[in-house]
Amino acid sequence: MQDNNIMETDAVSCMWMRGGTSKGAYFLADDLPSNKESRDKFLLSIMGSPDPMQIDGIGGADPLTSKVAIINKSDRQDVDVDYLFLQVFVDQIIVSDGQNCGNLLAGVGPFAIERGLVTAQDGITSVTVFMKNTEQVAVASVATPAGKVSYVGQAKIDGVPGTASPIPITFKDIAGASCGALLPTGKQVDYINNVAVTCIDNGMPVVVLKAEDFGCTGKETREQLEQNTELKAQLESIRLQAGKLMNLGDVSNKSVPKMTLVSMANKGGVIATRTFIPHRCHASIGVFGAVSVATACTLPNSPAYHLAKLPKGKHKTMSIEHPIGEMTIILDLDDDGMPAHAAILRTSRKLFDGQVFSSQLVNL
Ligand code: NQM
Repeated sequence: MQDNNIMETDAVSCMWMRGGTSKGAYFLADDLPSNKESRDKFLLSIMGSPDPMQIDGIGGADPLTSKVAIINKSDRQDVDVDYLFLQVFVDQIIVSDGQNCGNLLAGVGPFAIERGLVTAQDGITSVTVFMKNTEQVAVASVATPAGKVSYVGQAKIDGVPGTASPIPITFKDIAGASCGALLPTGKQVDYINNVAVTCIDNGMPVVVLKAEDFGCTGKETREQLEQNTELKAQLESIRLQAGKLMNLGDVSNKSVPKMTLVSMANKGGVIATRTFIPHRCHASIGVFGAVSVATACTLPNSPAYHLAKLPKGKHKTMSIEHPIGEMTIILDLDDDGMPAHAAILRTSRKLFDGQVFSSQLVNL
């Protein structure tokens, strides 16, 4: 599509996929306008934003189903594809590249193989992905029996009914992805509005807070928390201050930092979480969000540390509980106890592959 206008009658190739516990529209970069303003207008239009129902678009009226992945073959050494994640806000005219998404990342390998950007092996195909939002690399292993992507398998992730083909993903050096440092304030604990918080970025900027400091148990449902307007106002006040301290500037129109309330695990995990992303409560928890929270649990001065049931040793398998189950994070610490590698298991599914139409003329 490059520098052309998109007319309302123009069809653009799009694959609609579930990636982990999110859903989104996957595009080849070449099929979208290279001009950012036109691209964003087009994406708002196909998702049906701004509208709380997204009734005139394919978005699912939830931040978790109003997402876009843009993929191209990479020019970088030892990298197969570049992946840009965009959050299309549901009820605001905002398309943000200000965060990464480890859930949509799960669909990037299969999409890249399906579109011929990566040649499938017979068995497992490893896809190395440069994540443009945070300029870091992930390696995904995709099941490709007889050289074709298989979405069917026995892997189960909480938040998705049934089972699917496993997509293990490993990350290196994700600390400070967006904020420049794992602990952008230089401290394991800060006090904002007299509340102890850990401002952390191990792949996703997150503010970790104790649920009990807000009169919550931390075991409330998503719906209960979303109705708690006083809690939401307190979290937003802390978030706006934390954003500045975390080198993110004015975050009033940004989807980061995420706000995670932690409490003691009660399903055999390391810690229980309820995460605001940042204004809606997450149905489960984001991938990089969970990596950041798991990391906070290992920091002795963090409010999360005393609530966490930490496994021993440098190689930690950590079950992070969330409203509808858990997410397992593998965290490897270095000799100084700081995070070195992280790994996760996700699944993905191709839902449809076709053409999507803009509801309006998108001028350059
Ligand atoms: O943290 C939601 C999700 C995400 C982002 C969010 C994500 C991540 O569940 O890596 O995956 O936090 O906005 O898809």
